[in-house]
Amino acid sequence: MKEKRMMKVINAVLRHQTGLYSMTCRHGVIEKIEAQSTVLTEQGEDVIDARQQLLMAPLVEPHIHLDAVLTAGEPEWNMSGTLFEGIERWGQRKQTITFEDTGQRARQAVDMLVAHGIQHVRTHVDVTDPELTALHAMLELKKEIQDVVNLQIVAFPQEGIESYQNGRELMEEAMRLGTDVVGGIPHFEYTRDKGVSSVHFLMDLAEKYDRLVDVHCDEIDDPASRFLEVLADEARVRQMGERVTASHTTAMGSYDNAYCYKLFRLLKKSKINFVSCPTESIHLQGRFDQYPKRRGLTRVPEIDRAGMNICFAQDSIRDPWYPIGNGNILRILDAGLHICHMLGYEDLQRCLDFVSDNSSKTMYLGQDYGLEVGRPASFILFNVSNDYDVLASQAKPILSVRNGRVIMRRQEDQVQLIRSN
Ligand code: 17E
Ligand code: FE2
Repeated sequence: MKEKRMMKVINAVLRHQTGLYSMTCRHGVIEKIEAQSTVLTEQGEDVIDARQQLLMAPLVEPHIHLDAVLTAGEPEWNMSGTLFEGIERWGQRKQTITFEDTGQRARQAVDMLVAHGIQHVRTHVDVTDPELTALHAMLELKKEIQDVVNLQIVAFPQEGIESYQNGRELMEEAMRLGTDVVGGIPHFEYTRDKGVSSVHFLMDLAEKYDRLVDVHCDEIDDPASRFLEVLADEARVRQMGERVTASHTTAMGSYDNAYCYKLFRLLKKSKINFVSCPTESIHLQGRFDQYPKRRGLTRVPEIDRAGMNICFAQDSIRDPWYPIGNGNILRILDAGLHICHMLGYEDLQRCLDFVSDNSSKTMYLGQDYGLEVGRPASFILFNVSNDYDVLASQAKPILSVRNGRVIMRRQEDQVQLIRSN
């Protein structure tokens, strides 16, 4: 289906603006955004009346494992709830994955994401597989779904680059096949030295193939896991920071303040991005604690207050690491703000940053994202008018338009209250 030649949204509230706006789109591109002096009453096939509610750029899912979705319990459940048992269970399931099975499950998950107003997705795909079966399936899916989702694929070495047979060769082959992003997992490598050399290797690979970087970094409660400083300094020296992301960094929740103080100097200089997966981390981390139990998240508010870029992500939908999930990134935002003590007034006013603008920066989307003239006519609509109300009412996007074409409509929930008389 082709985009509508012309499309106009009227009576829209925009984030960080007062008053009402209308937005005209032509051939899938935003042509004009104008302030309105009154409520407009235009009607027509090409007119969308936002009814004085929130119009914004699409939601973003910057970290998910689409190759593993919908495999929880296959063949066994993760009974300990640890990251490491998750990797072991996935190792079992991985032996039976096929091109078709991966594509079919990932497609189902993409539908869930699109149903929740997401249009940009970064997926990690396990490349510690001599056949690279999941990667082949994901590269195919990326083409198939491009009209509804912009999919970035990370070559993710789940069982290590240095600690898995031919790990380096498999990473390089993934680059040749066309992955967008180089991944890593230094805290899982057998030794500290191998963790460090894996980071050097993956940064070299990113430079050689001109790709982005997104490393599972220090996803552990071990306060001695310090690969973040290695990644950040590599990014600083190579001046690649804006193209580099450190995912999870949960060990930062266990670092002492003296070390963190020193570390933050480097992190700021490096300009790298951060992703926190709050539901996943609170589930997987803290598993070796009695009470008091760690929350097992990175220092989200501190990273944000220091002026660095951090966003929230789902990580999993019903896989060996996390048994639930439905594609709703706003559920993750809700949980994340709770867990991180971020329900104060100022955060409530701008909380959607963590699932939209900040995530787009992490994915390095540049001019492909945002409601501005000349950018793609890709947006969502809510039936509430601001960040606070989206969060407080657990709203969901009711319309999603991508490149000028409607790709999702949601009927508002119909609830009838029956009182005795
Ligand atoms: N693999 C990993 O190392 N960490 C995770 N959180 C998931 C997969 C979901
Ligand atoms: Fe992950």
